[in-house]
Amino acid sequence: MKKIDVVARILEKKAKDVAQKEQGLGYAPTNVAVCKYWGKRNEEINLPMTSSLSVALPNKGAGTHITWYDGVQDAITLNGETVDNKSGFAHRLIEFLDLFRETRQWCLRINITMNLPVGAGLASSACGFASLVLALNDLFSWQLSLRDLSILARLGSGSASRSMWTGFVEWVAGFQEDGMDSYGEPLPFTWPELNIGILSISDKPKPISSREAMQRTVNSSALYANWPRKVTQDLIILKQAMRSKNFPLFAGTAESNALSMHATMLSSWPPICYFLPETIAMMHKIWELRQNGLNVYFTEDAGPNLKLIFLEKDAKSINEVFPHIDIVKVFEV
Ligand code: 2P0
Repeated sequence: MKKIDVVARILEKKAKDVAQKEQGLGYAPTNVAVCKYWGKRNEEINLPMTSSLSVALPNKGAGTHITWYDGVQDAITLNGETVDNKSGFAHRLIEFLDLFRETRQWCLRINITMNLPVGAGLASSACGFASLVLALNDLFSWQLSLRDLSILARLGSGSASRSMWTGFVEWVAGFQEDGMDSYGEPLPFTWPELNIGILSISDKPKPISSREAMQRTVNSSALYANWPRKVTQDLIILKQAMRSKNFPLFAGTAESNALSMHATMLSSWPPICYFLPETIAMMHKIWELRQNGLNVYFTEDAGPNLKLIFLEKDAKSINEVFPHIDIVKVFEV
């Protein structure tokens, strides 16, 4: 199954006899996984080995504005700056758009606004691809469901399948080879007191892309065989903790899940290490704070930055300890 075949299947469902518009708009929040996606069972169409679960950061994301462009290539800007079409970022976007071009050629002017550092493990590709798919749906008046749009976004970047919604979202792994059962699903839980604090340690591009790192982990880590079992257990516990609003159980499981993912990748060869010395120093600081009674936990993705998990009542104390932290209220409208 090729990406283009998945696109053809989804576009069969688009609304009929609707006119293309002059422009398309889309906004998608970034998401932070509390149960991580790490490893693919199909690299071509981004099918994951396991399900995963995230919370969206509603005010951190990507807005995409697209219009028809009378040129020979797409023209891309990111936060107002022209992006070189030879860059890896542009290459991924253009390759993705090629999936929708069919035989008739057209080009787009794509203006993306993102309030996140690109490539620093803050899921910029997730919100980027999700917002682009929403903008395409608007431009072409496809009127597809968010589930179908989630499948299309997944083809750009796996974690983008979870960026179609705010709140808690599970990306169900699915079983089918064509991936039509692998999409994001919003979960019916809210937790208004939940806060995520972004503790930026470095915004330099990561040493190895998550795509390559996942592949290396699956192929060489002796610990990878345990990962699906860990995810299955953690998903059950996380949902139970969300239902009963058991914060230490919820955030502790998220922290343990992230550390297990990093331990698994550390045991790859050549080793994959996204920690910087300061990342480790901050982890020790968080464990010390917890020992002293502050209910704070962390998660870490494919980069050195930490995302702290805590409740609103502790936001002031956290802010005092980490004055540069960027706090997001997950369920704030
Ligand atoms: C996640 N990450 O669940 C995990 C945890 C990073 C660490 O999803 O190859 O950019 O485009 O499917 O989605 C980052 O990987 O990878 C990611 P591709 P993606 O959030």
